[in-house]
Amino acid sequence: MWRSLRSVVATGVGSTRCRVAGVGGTRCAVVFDGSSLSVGGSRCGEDVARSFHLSVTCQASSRSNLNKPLTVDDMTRLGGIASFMRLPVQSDTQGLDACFVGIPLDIGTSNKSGTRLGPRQIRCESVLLKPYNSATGAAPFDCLNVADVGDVFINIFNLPEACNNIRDRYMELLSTGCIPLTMGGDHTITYPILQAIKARRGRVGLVLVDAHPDVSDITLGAKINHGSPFRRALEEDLIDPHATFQIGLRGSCHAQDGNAWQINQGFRVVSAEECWHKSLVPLMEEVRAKMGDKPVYLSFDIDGIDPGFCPGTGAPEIGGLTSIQALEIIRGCRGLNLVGCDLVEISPPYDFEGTTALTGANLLFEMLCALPGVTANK
Ligand SMILES: [Mn+2]
Repeated sequence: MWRSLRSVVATGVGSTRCRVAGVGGTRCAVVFDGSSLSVGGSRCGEDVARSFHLSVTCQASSRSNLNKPLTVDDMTRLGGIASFMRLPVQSDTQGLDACFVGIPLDIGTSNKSGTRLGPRQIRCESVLLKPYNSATGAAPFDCLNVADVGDVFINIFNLPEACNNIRDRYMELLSTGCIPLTMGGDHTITYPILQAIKARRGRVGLVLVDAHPDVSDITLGAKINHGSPFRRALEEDLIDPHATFQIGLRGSCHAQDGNAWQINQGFRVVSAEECWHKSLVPLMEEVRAKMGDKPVYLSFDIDGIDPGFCPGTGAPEIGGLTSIQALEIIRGCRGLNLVGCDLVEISPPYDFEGTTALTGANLLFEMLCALPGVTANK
């Protein structure tokens, strides 16, 4: 799947994944948007392309025969199979650049449950989405081949086994180079996803949006639950602590120095208070500068957003991010070498107006729009 950059010939708009010869075999995404080339998320000039002996030929303005979501002319909005955005459904990732995948798991939850119903509800609300991004001009379905690959089989009576189910399924999904966009599910799921990402793509930088740090050690004797995924991820060297941002943390905590542990590990903690009354565009400039070309995983816990916008979650905290700030964060991930994203902790039983799942569906679309290889005009 990974090709030597020296041998790549770009023959149209799109992206490919390469090893950069002479730079320690570094893996990166190469994106050609029709007029310029970017390597590992950084735009580069012809001189850089030449130094890699990369030949670029623009033949087509866009790829043909890519999957498209159903339009209202194909089928009235509330008709059709409720895949994400009513995209085609397939069982594997053959031929796909990105996929939507659900994990209906909530047995790692410590407070109110219900996130096992998240993937289905997000898909239902996603029928309202249209294929182009009016703010950024992103045209994901003109650039990437995308499908919904359904839900991960999990043993809902055994959390460690469910995590193994998730890790094994992601090893398959990632084997083709596809980028997974995951619908949770509680936050436990990010741990086995990161295990598979490490095996297939290497250690990642992490952008985490969350009300809680999720770095607990052991609770009720259990090392695996939705409060511990990033503790486990750090122990297993799945994430680079010096390229980990936790954004939106707030609320009461278990100790007076509640965030000391992860700060001591090297995490950059951005509390909700630091975000109040501000645009987060400058913060995302800092994130991009820190990440550079390295593979990055984006994990978005819906409880990072204020419960006034997103009440449908199991452990809400007041004083959170706005939905506008959520958009700034995700749009600010454009240019990163994103290798996977998730949107977790939506609990439909507490989502009385459906706005939480609707927000989640929109944020997943924004994640797709931020992926390497997606062209945008703004
Ligand atoms: Mn969380």
